[in-house]
Amino acid sequence: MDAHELITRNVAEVVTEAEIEALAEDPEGKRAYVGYEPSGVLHIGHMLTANKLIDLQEAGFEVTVLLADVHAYLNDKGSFEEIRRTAERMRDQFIAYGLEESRTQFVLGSDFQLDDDYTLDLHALGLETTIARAERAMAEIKSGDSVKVSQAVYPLMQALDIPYLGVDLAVGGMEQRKVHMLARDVLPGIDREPPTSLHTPLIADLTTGAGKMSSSMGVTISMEDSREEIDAKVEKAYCPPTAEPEPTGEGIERENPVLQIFEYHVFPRFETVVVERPEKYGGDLVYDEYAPLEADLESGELHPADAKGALATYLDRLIAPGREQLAE
Ligand code: IYR
Repeated sequence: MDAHELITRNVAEVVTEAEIEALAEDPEGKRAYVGYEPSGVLHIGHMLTANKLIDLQEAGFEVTVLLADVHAYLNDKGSFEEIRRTAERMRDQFIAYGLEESRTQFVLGSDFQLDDDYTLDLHALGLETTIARAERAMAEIKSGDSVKVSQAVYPLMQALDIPYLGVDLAVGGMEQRKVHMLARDVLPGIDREPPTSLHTPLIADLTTGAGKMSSSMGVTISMEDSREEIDAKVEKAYCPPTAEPEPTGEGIERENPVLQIFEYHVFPRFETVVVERPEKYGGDLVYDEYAPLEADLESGELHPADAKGALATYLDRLIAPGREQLAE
């Protein structure tokens, strides 16, 4: 797979295509980053952007993982001491998950975000940005119902992280896109380059297929899950025999989370995927890419129950090293 394909496979959006093409021409030594509010244990949302970081490392990029302790604090996720402690645990989890240790730099937000220069630049960005714009940028990130002043400061700091970390590419889920757009608009006002960004898709809610999965609601898969828990969660997952299920009727689109997890989590990490079936049901099915699996589910050749069984097996393989690491 060439660099451009590794960078762009399974992404929902790149900003901009021309900038990504320029990066793909010579990715060696370029730096990409994702920031995470520390939550202690990795879940499937973290794993999706981590898959992209693994792709980028394969393409030649260096990677920075920002353990965004100050951001989590600003977003009302607990006491600063608590957040700092959980940040420490995440580092090893990312390595267990498959990030290449020698080419991954972990940075705590508080290591640079409390410096004088950063603070003064933050205030300069504050002068460039309306409250309404900051609030819009946080629509899919903020916790709680009302917007606190701290949550308006948050996206400005996220924008500023990009020049301070010296990265060439900002990576995040689609919920981060408005922060990256804000960064593109306001950073030139303080003589910094508008950043290039890339956004991964959000996966539908596991049990209903409606809405997007996040750790704070519904069922998620985490590195703490036992094999039995994974089996039970996947077994209950919404999986109609089609990639384009019916909407809920209240204007909410449904998607097939089982297929999405195969596409975004399993196929990028395994050369071949085997769906085991007894001989009397046609024997094993072997796939070396996603599309034929989707086609078989739609045609009825692959039964949802068999697809789920295979999904649980592969998810377990992805999670096992992190689970062992947590047990240490
Ligand atoms: N907003 C992210 C956390 C975060 C991301 C980046 I990229 C930063 O520079 C800082 C924080 C989240 O929602 O988890």
